[in-house]
Formats: sequence, C-alpha cells, structure tokens
Amino acid sequence: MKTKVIALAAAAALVAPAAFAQDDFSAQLKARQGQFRIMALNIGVLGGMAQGKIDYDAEAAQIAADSLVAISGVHQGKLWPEGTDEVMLDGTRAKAAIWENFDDFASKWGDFGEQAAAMQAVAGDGLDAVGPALQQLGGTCKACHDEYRAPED
Ligand code: ASC
Repeated sequence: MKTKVIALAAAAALVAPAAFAQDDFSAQLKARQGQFRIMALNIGVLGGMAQGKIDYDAEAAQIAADSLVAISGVHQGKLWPEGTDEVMLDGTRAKAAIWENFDDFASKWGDFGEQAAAMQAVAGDGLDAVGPALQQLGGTCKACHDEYRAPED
C-alpha cells in the first residue's frame, strides 16, 4: 500500500511540471504567431511585386509561393488548444468564435492552402498571372481575419 502511494506521488511529480508548462500556452502562441509572420513576409514579397514596389522576379516570387504552400502544410491541431482565445489570454487576437466554429475555421485554413497552391502554380509566370492569384489568396486571409481575429487594441 505504502509503495503504491509513493509510486503515485512520484508519478504526479513527474506529470505536474508538464501540465503546468502547457497551461501557460506561450509555446502555442509563439508558434502560431510565428507562422503568420512567415506568411505575411512572403505575401509581402508577392504584394510588393503586384503593387510595383518591388521589381517582379520569377525566382523570388516562386520562393515566396513555395514558402506559403509549406506553411499551409503545417498541421494546425497543436497550435490551437482550447483556452487560447483573447478572452482567456493576453497577447492573442484569436476570437473565442474559432472554437465555436472549429470546422469552419479549419475549412478556411484549407482555403488558404488551396489558394497558396494556385499561386505556387503561376508565381513564375509573370505579374499578369500573380495579380489575380494574389487577389484570391488575400481573400482567404481576409475571410478568416474578418471572422476570427479581434481588432488591434
Ligand atoms: C498579409 C497580411 C495579412 C493579409 C491580409 C490579406 O500580408 O499581413 O493579414 O495579407 O492583408 O487580406
């Protein structure tokens, strides 16, 4: 009996720090915000070219599009644990509505992936191809932000 109690206490001591580390969710926030920054940097390259602020360069456009496709392939499950919305936590603009409509949220992430792939297919084909693809791609960013991202403070 006594050994069982000691074993249980030892097991609790082992899991407690892990549970505590997870509860602050800072790793998840950093990971998902980092992914959006990578997306913004790469969309910025394509947007800069479309707006004539950067000279069009087929190779650079392709690299940006490839990177967006790579991000779209990161499985999102780990990044959005329940309890990581803007009501529960400081430092995030993720609305609680995400978890009330998680299927829709996931489907919007899928839409981004589809449009990133469409961009990847044409990024090297010149500005006339990049412009319309960017409209579609930006629309998928906006659709999610409109519904699921709280305004800046
Ligand atoms: C970006 C960025 C966004 C989206 C959005 C598209 O580069 O930072 O939030 O594109 O502006 O509508």
